[in-house]
Amino acid sequence: MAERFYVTTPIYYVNDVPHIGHAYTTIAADVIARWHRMNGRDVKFLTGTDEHGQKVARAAAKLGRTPQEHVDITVQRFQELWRTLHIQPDDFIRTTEARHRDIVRGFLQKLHDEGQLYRQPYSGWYSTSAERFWTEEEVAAAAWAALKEPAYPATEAVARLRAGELPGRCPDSGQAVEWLTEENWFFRMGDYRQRLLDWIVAHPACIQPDNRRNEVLGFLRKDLGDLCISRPAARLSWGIPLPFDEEYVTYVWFDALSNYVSALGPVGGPMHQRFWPADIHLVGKDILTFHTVYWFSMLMALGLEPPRQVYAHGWWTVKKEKMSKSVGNVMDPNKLVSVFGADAVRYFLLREIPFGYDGDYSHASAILRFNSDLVNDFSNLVHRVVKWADVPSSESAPLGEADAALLAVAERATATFRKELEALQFRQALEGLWELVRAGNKYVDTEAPWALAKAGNTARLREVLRALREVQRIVVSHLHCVSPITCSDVLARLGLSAPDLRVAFDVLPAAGVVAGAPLFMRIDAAAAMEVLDPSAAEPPPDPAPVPLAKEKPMSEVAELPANITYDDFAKVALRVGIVVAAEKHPNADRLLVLKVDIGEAQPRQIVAGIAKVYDPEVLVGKRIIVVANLAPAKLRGVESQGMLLAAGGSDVASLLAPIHDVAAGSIVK
Ligand code: ME8
Repeated sequence: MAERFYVTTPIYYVNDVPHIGHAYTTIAADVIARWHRMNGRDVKFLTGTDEHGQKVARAAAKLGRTPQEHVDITVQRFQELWRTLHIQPDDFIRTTEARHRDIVRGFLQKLHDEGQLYRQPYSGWYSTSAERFWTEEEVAAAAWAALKEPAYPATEAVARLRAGELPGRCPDSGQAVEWLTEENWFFRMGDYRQRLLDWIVAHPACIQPDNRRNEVLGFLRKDLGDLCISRPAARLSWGIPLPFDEEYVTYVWFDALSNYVSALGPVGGPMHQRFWPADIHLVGKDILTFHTVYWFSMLMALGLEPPRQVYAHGWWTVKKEKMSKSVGNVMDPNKLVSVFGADAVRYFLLREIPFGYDGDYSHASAILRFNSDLVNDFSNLVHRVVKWADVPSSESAPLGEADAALLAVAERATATFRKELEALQFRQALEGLWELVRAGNKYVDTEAPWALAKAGNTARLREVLRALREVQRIVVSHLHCVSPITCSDVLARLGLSAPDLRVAFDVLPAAGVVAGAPLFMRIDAAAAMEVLDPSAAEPPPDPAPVPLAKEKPMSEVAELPANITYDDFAKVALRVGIVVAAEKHPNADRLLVLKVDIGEAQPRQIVAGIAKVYDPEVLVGKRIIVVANLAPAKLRGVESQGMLLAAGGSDVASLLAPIHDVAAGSIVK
């Protein structure tokens, strides 16, 4: 039996309208599932919806539906979006299904029989809008925030809340909360504190990234209380009744977390044996504690092993704000698909920010990346090769120096892709693969098939075509898990029905290639903005085409001395800068004049030879790296007080930037 791989996403609240945040987790899970399937593993990819709770019941009542009718309708928003985005789960679980309910009730009964549950009165601040209790500190902080007073004296606020002088508020909705006392059922989670700590320390991969594991360990070093797992059915009717006390239903988290196991059928059954423990639970950082502290201790209590890994990724914001209906900034993936296509949306979301970090979505960056990576680099490479469809390639692999160098890039790029993808570092994986895309384009430039054809050098033309077609095959075979439809199209043009991951230049037959239309067409920023954000006053500038990366001539590297000391290096003061203004140089086409904030009283003026690569408008707001202690110099009459770091040597290909948003002036070393 092939090695098995079980990956899950959170089950999303069925009442919500899915946005790019939900799409992000689910696309990531789909990509990793496709990759493992392609590599011959026995994969199970699970997603689904969380369908109980008073909010659902209330929304249904408002629309004159039963809760079940309501969720049967709203669940389709998720199912349809996943189809639109070419997401192919092996199973979609809904918490209102009998297969889930039966297993949850079995778990509850088992814990009850073993004395791991107890009933006792509980008092606390309850918010009807959020359907939950909040701590005194949380309610006091929210109440104080509503007063709009600058300072927050925590102790005083809590004292005034207790004395009834400060009306408590819900941190989520801002609405009034009430002091409620009711009996509830509790799970003895506190008993598992030490076992949880020991498990996490002994299995460092079980919570990733590392900083998230440290967060959880920090949380566990404090006292761990028991977990309230019920709500009175009189107040929360839409839930799974406790099998041993029908006056109560299970509270959302006990219900929801169990889905990862219930979707495998009975514990001990064939699916359970095959797939549990899960390899990866992919979640957003918002629900990390639930997926580690709550879930791991529930599993331990049930005698089941915790998942091998919970990976908490970062948070997408829009204009630096949390997406919310009231702010009106919820980014609908369907709209993005209507402009960019599903394959490009999948690519963009994974390529744009490092997995694990937060990121801000902007249409301008999506358009820029589409035009540079997908049109200029990828589609261009494919197009430059398929237009020779009529010419058969050589029978065997070419062996010249340029061909061997290209094959070496293919080996490096695909090894990086594999390693980074399997570590969920999607951005780095794609960056690695793009090294091959760019090298392929460069090979077209230097080997110049059109010149070979003109000179009648058919033998070499055929060799060049073999290398290029194989590069195309290698790129689309790897990229297939990210952008499946486009890559299947290219594979079909090469005469293949499925990805072939072999890195060699003698896999394809010599003939049988079919031409076709370009894969991606350049998007006009103004036209795209009319669809994406019709209310925006000013469309963003149409980004400049990013030229193909040119590699530095070897002579530029060879001239540098080897083995410099750290002291030599330390003389250079490198700082993170944020471009606050940029314009063309008055007397030189090649130069731009930038104002860059490097954390000093005034922005620095820096003149840089990057006008051929960047339109000035595109740079404003971008973070770059500045040499801050270079002696000032005049460039064509304009003073430059520093220098920018760029890749590409004398032919600038790209400015260098930190991979996440650090403050202006941060030291680089
Ligand atoms: O929490 N950026 O469901 P949910 C990135 N039902 N990811 C985001 C995001 C954003 N702005 N917004 C949402 C629930 N997500 C529970 C889960 S699981 C047993 C129960 C993604 O609909 C991210 O994966 O609020 C986050 O953890 C999840 O959606 C929350 O989805």
